[in-house]
Amino acid sequence: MLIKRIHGWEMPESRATPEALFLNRRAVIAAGIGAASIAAGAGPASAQWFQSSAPDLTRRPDPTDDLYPAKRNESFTLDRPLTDEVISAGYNNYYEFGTSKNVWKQAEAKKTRPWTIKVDGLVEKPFEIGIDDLIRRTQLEERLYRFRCVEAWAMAVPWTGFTLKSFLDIAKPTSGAKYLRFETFQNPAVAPGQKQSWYPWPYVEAVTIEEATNDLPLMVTGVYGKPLRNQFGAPLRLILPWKYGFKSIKAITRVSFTADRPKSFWEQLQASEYGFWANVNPAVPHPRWSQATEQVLGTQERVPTLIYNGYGEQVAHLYKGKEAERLYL
Ligand SMILES: Nc1nc2c(c(=O)[nH]1)N[C@H]1C(S)=C(S)[C@@H](COP(=O)(O)O)O[C@H]1N2
Ligand SMILES: [Mo]
Repeated sequence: MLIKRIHGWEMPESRATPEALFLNRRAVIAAGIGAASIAAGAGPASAQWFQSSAPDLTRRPDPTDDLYPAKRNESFTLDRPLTDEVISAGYNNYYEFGTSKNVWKQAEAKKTRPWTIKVDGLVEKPFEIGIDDLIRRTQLEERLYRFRCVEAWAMAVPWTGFTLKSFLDIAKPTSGAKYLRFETFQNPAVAPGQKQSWYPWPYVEAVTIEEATNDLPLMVTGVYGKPLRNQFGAPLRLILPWKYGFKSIKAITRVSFTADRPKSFWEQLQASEYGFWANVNPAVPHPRWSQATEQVLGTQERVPTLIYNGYGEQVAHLYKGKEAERLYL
């Protein structure tokens, strides 16, 4: 997901490709990004990358420490080993803190307390709730999920959180609510990426109410048996394991219930490449690269990608009758 007009001859299809954008030259010049740095930032985790940016995994006290580790829900199993924390905590997409994968250090600047989530739109009664009140009103569980970025890399992560389904009981949407619109914090003083005005900040994502009612979407508050680290989107992010990673919005400050389909951050930037549904499908390539296989982070392995990232049994029915829509990207 880089911001340059990348021509086919500058970036071979064979390399893991960033969620690159076709923006105008003015933005590229403003960003001071040259072709060389784009190419350097585009590859999957390499041994050399890892040496130079291994994240600091020291922990600071968190007001929810007593809730971890949460009980694992054993119904979610993996077909591959968990990704090492040192790998996944050092290879992130978090554009608020920069366009490289190495943003863990910058993300530490973000304070995650106090943190309030605003719930508004088509609900019985709009309200605001502090993150700790919210977490303590819900049931935390751990789930092992595969996670697949549209850039064709993948990891396997032990997330902790509460189901989005259970959040609906707290939010109390009215019958007119058809979509949930999620919004990330906005504060360019700590998130320098938000000074880049050609992006449509704040980061926004959305799902349908039917998707939200499914059992899979997790409102994530922790990872690897501990409260969430900043680079993963603390203190609250969404995880939608059957969709490309960009749908899994980080650092949520607002959830709005709407009648009309909201436009996501990436859709606003490049709708032809990043659509609303963004369900994983190996048979539907991104306009500029294949989605048939994925690079397993932390290994040299490239494995076949599965339809709905392997979660078809749980979610395929959500898309029956919608075949005319662009369900995959
Ligand atoms: N607010 C916000 N949420 C975001 C992003 C972002 O840049 N900002 N990146 C998305 C993308 S492209 C991916 S692949 C995942 C990465 O999650 P991870 O860093 O925890 O692996 O977060 C998604 N959520
Ligand atoms: Mo992504």
